[in-house]
Amino acid sequence: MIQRPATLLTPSIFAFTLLLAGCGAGTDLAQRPPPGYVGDVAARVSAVDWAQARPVTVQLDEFRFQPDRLAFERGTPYRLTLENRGNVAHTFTSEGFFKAIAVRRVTTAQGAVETPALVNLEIPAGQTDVVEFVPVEAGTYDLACHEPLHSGFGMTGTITVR
Ligand SMILES: [Cu+2]
Repeated sequence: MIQRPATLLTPSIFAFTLLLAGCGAGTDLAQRPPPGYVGDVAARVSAVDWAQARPVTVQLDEFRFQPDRLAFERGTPYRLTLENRGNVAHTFTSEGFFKAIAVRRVTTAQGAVETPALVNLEIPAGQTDVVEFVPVEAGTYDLACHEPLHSGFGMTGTITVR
């Protein structure tokens, strides 16, 4: 066995090793809004004009969201593109924000899923997810990547709904 100085263990190698150990959070889309989520999702989603959806793009890599401060307006349709430009999977996780929005559709590499609610989003390395949603509840919500150690390396952010 070859022993290496600990200083050669960069954060990305360390996290990647943990990821291989099977600690990924995974994408989780709800078939109906769980308790604590906004209701009347179908009505809220059909009440807006999706041709006017505002595009917002967030890039994810090791170990940050760019931008890491997001602001949305209630009642406005958004098309949020999440580009993982890194070499490992990252999650876009914000329980408070997910509870505050009405979701129309999530599109991943596997295709489009009509879903009213997000529980978690994990974007594989090099892939892009698109979330179409309408913000409903105003507030300020914490954003984080839930892959092991990533938030500790600074992969956090803030989402504001006005
Ligand atoms: Cu991450």
